[in-house]
Amino acid sequence: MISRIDLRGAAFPEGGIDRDLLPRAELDVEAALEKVRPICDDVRHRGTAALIDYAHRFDGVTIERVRVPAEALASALAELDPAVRAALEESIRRARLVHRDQRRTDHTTQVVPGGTVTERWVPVERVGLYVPGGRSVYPSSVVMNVVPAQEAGVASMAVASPPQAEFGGLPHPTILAACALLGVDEVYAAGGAQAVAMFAYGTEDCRPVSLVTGPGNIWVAAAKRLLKGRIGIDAEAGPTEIAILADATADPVHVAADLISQAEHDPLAASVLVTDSEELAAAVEKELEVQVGAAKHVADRIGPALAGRQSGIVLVDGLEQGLAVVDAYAAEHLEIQTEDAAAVAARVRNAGAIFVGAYAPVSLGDYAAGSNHVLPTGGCACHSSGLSVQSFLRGIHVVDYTRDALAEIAGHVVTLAEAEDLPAHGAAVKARFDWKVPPSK
Ligand code: HSO
Ligand code: ZN
Repeated sequence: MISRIDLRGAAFPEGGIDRDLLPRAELDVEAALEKVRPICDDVRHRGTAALIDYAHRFDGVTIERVRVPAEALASALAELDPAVRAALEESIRRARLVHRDQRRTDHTTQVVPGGTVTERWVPVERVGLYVPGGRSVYPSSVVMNVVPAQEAGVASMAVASPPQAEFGGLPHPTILAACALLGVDEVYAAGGAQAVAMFAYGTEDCRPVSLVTGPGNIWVAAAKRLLKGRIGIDAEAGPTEIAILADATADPVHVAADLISQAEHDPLAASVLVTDSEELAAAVEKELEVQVGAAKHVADRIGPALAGRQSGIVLVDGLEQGLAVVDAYAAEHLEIQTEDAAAVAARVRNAGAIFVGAYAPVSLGDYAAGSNHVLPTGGCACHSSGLSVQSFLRGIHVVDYTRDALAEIAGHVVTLAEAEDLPAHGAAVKARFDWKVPPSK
């Protein structure tokens, strides 16, 4: 069911191991770009009418309006299962605790007497949050997008999620209920590339936004890539990934359950176990058979995800090699199930989020650890972070110099301007000192 990759005895070069040796799903976002371009152009020119046409074509539903009426949000919340409401409320409470602590404070550096640079953190004014609604419906993703935006102080936010035929062309009611619970009243029944275009260009109903965040399918990823620049985006989200670094002390029942948990998302989801224990590998293989036999979503997701070439059990010689493998892989989620897990976790350089020890499964982080579950996939964890308050802030440098402070550095500025053959830059300084600039020390 799951393949093995045996790296025991392989050379592990200084600079890290070759990523191509490791399993990974390939998502050809480039190829999707040409398909989404005309859709985005159409939304740009025809606005809501185009969104209504695409709802018909891609979501198989006839809708008359894209903006979700306030009454629909209120009734979704009123009808929400009380147990789901309680769980979402606790998830929101924990996420708020963590994200509130992420807020940065403005900082002023006195460079010289009379010369300061302040970094002022300012929230993006308006953001668009995308919540998928195809194969699965994730109210938890509403929480993970909205909470950091709110904690950052974003003044205006809109949520888009695909219209569902089953619910009269509205997004799924639990998505609407989660929005209502969080106080978000601007929600659109729009999915895929067309939703991203709506946010980027604006329509009769929806004012354009400056930043679009949230996971989505390949069409959403392609539209984000296409429209990046006009809008800011978070890291592109591909199929979900779990890597587990485990030794002989790990419980194969936990390891198998966690591998299956993320395989449940998508046939392209990646579940990777990295271990130096042949015994653990064999026990996990056995346990996978047992647990998959009892699981839901096997034929369409778990089965193909575990059997796909993006998943596998990677055998290594020891912990050092295991760390090299997980760093090269740069998983969206990385669990450490080894002896002294916290110390091992502290050595990891690349991961979207790290889950330490036997009692921090990825599912906890998906719903209610307080951490964010919108995380970089596809190896992007080596250069990007997951969603946080920081994703919704910009640092503005405020430069404040007195005449004396400028005089002190003017000579160096003029010298550098001349070295770059940009004399007008130097002149802008000289003009302030009757065109005579004292040499800087
Ligand atoms: N594991 C997914 C998030 C999620 N899981 C939502 C359940 N619901 C990507 O981090
Ligand atoms: Zn998940």
